[in-house]
Amino acid sequence: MNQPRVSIIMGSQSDWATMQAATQVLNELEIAYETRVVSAHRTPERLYQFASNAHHQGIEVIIAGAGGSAHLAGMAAAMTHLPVIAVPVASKHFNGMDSLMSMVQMPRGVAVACQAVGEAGAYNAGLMAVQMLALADRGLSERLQAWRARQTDGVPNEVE
Ligand code: RP5
Repeated sequence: MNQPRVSIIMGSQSDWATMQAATQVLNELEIAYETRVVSAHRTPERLYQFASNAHHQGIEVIIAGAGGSAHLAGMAAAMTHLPVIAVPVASKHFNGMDSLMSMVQMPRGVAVACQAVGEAGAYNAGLMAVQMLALADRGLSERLQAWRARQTDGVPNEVE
């Protein structure tokens, strides 16, 4: 297994049903990643160990998915200078509005790149991670541009 460049963390195993969409573009463009369950409130020491060491472990981008009071991404971003992409997971009681608000509304000074609620947000988080990595990786940039062109070509002109 290659050294992971992206770490996908989530607050609970139950988030995986949504967060596995984050792996799709990473798989297609052959970017090594790792997946971890890290909860800000249930495993705070694990979060501290992970976020403060991720850079030293060779991780370049963190994707953080959580639901409810979704402080995971903000807490991770507080402990690392690596870019953190947040995915609000749809919650039981407020359909993810709570997750979205707690992720998107970061106070000034610590940035989190918040995506859409749910599976599309998780998918785009993987895509956004690739776009970040491609800034300093010419081969990946070319693969990404080819991927984008294939997506465009795949949109039919007419309704079938
Ligand atoms: C959050 O609470 C998790 O990110 C998950 O979205 C939500 C529910 O967790 P479980 O009760 O399913 O473990 O911490």
